[in-house]
Amino acid sequence: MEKGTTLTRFIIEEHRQNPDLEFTGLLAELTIAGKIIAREVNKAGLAVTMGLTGRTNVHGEAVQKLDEFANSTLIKTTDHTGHLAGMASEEMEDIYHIPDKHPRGDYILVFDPVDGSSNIDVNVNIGTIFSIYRRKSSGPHATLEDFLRKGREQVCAGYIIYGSSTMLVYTSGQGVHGFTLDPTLGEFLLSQENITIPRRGRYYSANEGNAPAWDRGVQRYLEYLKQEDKPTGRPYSARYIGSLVADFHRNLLKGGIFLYPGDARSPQGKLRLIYEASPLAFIAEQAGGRASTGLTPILDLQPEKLHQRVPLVIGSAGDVEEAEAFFQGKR
Ligand code: AFP
Repeated sequence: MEKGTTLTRFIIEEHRQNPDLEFTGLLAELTIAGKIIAREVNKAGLAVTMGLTGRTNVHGEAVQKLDEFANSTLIKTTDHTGHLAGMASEEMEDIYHIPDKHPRGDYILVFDPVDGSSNIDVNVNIGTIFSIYRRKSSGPHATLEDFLRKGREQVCAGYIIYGSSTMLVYTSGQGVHGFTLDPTLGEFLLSQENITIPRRGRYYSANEGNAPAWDRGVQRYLEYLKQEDKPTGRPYSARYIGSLVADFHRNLLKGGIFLYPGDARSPQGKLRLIYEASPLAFIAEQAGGRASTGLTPILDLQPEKLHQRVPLVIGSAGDVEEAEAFFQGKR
């Protein structure tokens, strides 16, 4: 489709070609949430939504005011659409049930309202990650089994990145498409259709402060990336923002690898399977990339808990395959 096409039109056309995508109204409402959160992010320095709430979330992390604002914005903009039977958020301990006053539908929504929240107060890119599944249960409310799903069952996943511009990137299983918010129009406009991630990149993103606690295979892989070897483009350059969405987005467009492995202190790493790893893995695979724990593809994992953590290696397929070989002791 032509560059500059509105996201609304793009979604309608996609629906026309694939009538199975019955959640287009939900997607449209998510874009509204993205615009509202973007507006708040852009004035975070003006203090209203900046700083801590004084509370901690289900993971024991300090809750930022913007976390709460984004969480309630996502709920408010989507709960009445009639598409949803329930929601789950990284910021809420339990499933959110759709209030009785609203109609319910066949889908569930999961999201990380503000990914990289420790970067809010210092004006560094942050994002919102979301994912949609068709529900399995048939009662009046969604149940836990609707949420504990393999990533392969996602019908849509995306993120909104609040950076030098605000962008929405999503897939509904028909390629990955990027839209940039035109602030003068208040519309997301198509800027990249069918994004494909280069098979090899030149960047690696990892928190090397954790290196002493990594497995030997992970340490050896990082040492390998830093060795000089012209034919394979090494040494790679380090780029680590500390907001998964931002690190992932750069690697999606330019190629590269992001790693947050488990280590001696946290064998499952830090990132959440349902809210972070699975949605981005769906996007990565749709763009021709790869995502795994180092051993198993992320999309094949069966979650056991809503807030489960998972080691994540994601990005250019060639780089992720090479990392897996090191992690598995094959190199
Ligand atoms: P915060 O939301 O607490 O800032 O965490 C961000 C995040 O979940 C993910 O976006 C980053 O990639 C990762 O954690 C950074 O973690 P480290 O600070 O341990 O490197």
